[in-house]
Amino acid sequence: PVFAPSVIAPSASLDRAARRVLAANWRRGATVPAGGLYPHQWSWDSAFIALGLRHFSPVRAQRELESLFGAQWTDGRVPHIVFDPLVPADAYFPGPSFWRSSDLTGTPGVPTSGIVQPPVHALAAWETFKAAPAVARSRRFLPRLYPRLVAWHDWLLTARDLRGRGLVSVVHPWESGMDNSPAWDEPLSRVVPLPPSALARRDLAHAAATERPTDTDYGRYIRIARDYRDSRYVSTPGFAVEDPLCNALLAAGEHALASIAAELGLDPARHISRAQQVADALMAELWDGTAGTFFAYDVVGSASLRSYSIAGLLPLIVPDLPVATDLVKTALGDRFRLADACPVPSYDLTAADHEPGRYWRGPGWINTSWLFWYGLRLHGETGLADDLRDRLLARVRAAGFREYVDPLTGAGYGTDDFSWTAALTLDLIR
Ligand code: 2M8
Repeated sequence: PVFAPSVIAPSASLDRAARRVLAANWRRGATVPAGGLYPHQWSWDSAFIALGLRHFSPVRAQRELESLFGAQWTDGRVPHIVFDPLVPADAYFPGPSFWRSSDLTGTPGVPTSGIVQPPVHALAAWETFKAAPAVARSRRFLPRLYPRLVAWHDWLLTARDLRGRGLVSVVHPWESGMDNSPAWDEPLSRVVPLPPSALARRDLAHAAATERPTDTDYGRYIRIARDYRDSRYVSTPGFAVEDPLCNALLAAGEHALASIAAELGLDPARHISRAQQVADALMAELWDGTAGTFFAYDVVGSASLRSYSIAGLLPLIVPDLPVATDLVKTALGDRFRLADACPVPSYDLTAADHEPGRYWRGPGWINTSWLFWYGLRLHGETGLADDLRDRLLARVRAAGFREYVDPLTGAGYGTDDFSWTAALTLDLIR
């Protein structure tokens, strides 16, 4: 296999190099995903970043989550981007003047977007607490964060349960975190893209066009976001899907909230039963036993989206999931090749439209691989988990802290010095 040139000297400590990335990307209370490509705070990035920071700076890990929830809207939603007012307005597209959060009531003083991202936060908060309970207690980390986490999950399970089946929908591809996943091709095909003249893309200044979504994708992203914004972030735009990853994170997050409630001397029962309800709905609505995976559901088109994405395997993070063995079997098969492909491919290796270097259409990512590793450990697959961890660390050492990696050759793509790659590397080293 052809590896990208190593950017971490063989003798250098991976641990020290990862900390250096996180130090460089820290901005007064939060970590940006990458200084050039993503110069603000992103929601699920901050959760993954806290999971790494907690090992060497528990206070910074706590502040990472606190700053994000400081930008929570009064309806409970946690915005997917919290904009840094000190960063030039045109550094990222679409910026604050597109989202116009400050035109609305119930929004924070700092400008934000109006869409959300997958709910990794409760899990991250509980893990952050466990890394340094004494420090967390002295800062009243959980008493302050817990009501906000509950409001966040409440909002998801009310405002976003569009079918009334107990599952949350995402209403923009950006909300799934896996923006141009092939799973969204079908529902997106109904959205008429805005012309390139309506776009002021900044991402292509920081990453190759072949490694990013296309202009047609962006034309659709901006149209959906604009329509949602024009409804004051209330009505459902033309895109709505139930994503297995978001719902699995919600179930796992409710288990974490149960642990947090118990730590605070509160009754955890409500969270346990909510976790069970979401897990049951996942099984009833999205599981396909013949395919051995979960498929997303297209709420607008009333159809299952039969695309094999890593999101379909990630309900492995749900405690007591009855089909964990089936998911591991699918991961070991030709589509994901868990035993030798690494990081775990974002999309089916056998599909004709698999693209090993294009964003969420094939490359492996450290965050989704970390979640799969977490799920393997949760379900007692320690041999597979340890092997995956070792190979992930070898990939990072060879490619550097890249945003995504060709799962077969190890070539790195996207931005360099990417925060969650560094943070989760630190967690895997432990
Ligand atoms: C990517 O998404 C943003 C939009 O939110 C972008 O392309 O500009 C995704 O990989 C997303 O999952 C991630 O949170 C974000 C920042 O790392 O970048």
